[in-house]
Amino acid sequence: MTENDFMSEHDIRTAFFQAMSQMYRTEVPLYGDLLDIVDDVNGKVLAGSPDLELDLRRRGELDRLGQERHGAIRVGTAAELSMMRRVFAVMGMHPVGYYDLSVAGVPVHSTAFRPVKLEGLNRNPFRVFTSLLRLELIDDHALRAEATKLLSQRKIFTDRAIALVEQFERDGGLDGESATEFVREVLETFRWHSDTVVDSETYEKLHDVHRLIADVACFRGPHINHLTPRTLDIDAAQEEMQARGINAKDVIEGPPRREVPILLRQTSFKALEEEVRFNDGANGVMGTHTARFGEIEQRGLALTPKGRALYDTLLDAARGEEGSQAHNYEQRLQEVFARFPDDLNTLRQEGLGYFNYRLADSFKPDRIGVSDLEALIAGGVVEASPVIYEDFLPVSAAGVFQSNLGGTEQRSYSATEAQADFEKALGANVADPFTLYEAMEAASMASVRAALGAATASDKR
Ligand code: OOG
Ligand code: NI
Repeated sequence: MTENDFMSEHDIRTAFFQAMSQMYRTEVPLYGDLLDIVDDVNGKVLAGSPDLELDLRRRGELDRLGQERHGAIRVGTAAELSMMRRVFAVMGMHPVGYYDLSVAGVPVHSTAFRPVKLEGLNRNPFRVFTSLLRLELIDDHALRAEATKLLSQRKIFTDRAIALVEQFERDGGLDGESATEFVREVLETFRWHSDTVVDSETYEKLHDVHRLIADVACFRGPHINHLTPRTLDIDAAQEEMQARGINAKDVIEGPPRREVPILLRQTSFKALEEEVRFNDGANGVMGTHTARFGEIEQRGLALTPKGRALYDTLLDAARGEEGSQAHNYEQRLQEVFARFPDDLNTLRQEGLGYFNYRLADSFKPDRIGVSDLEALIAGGVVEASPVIYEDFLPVSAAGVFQSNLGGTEQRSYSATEAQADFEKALGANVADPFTLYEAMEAASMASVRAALGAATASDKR
């Protein structure tokens, strides 16, 4: 079979994302409301700002916006995690970043599966935040053993899904028919099951140790727990959520509102209390479980390690002793972040963010006389636009976990981060996000240099 008979990984990802979105819309109707809100807000922002629309179009970001989502799942074992990695690889999604959430009282560590190159990101930047339960952090040995046993008994992938992954790995791709079947089979893994695999007493015991353990160990599979669209104005989206009576969180996670959006701002509505059936006796007994919720996010400039260090310092300062629950938190956040430069030139010149460089549309070879990048940018020959942050933020993720687990209790685990253990379970190393952003910036710079070089060369002829 030639390579041309294979469906591209980007197309498989898009097909899978569409199937997932459709499924989640039927499972959680509020998700459809969020999509409407985000569509509305994005339409208004673009209509009110033709410059932004032009900018997004030139950067190749406009098309991806309408279908940009991230989701999240939680798996229970190393075997589940490594199979998940192989499944996502079929869709051109690879593990990026390591997030230790134990410090925030959630016994998991995580990575994000996503496309790693600009072409894939611009085609469809679907990401799935994937967490692995850390039973080793649970002190109660009997319960730990119980959860381990439950997890060892379940099979979260269909036989066909596994066979198709093996086929992909063997042949180097999937033809259209196999890819369609792959999408259908893999979707099963993410489906919600309202029948638990335990009786109510076992559920309660696991739930009391940590809600998250119950969410993972008491179900047949890692149900997708949210699917987040990207908005161009999260404050407007948040207002609209509240206006429609959606039970949104009070605080937007991440940096404050700014001229130049940085990193990631997120808000969510609280977890749904859903009916489940425990397998007590012949007919089971009904109860409830909270796991699934809705979230909206706004993405901005990807920060360099220097920019990120400043962000972390300022966020710490704003959260302070009173914590993020304080009434004046937003105001304090604004005040503290006044120290973070808020115009593109300063952010770039101080090396706080990553940028994509391109020749201006108006570029004419006869106009170049200088080779200094700053002069070329100042002269409008070269344009620098923000590289968009494609990843997650541990403090925000912890906040998201806390609210979507439905509880307010604070716990902490005396764990050190365990990236090596995580990678062993995953069966691969996670990519370093900074390295990926830096490579994007360098590639854009190299193509600008090449184009300028070619222009200078043809000039001299
Ligand atoms: C994942 C929470 C993290 C985000 O946007 O930071 C997340 C989870 O609740 O499983 O999705
Ligand atoms: Ni999320």
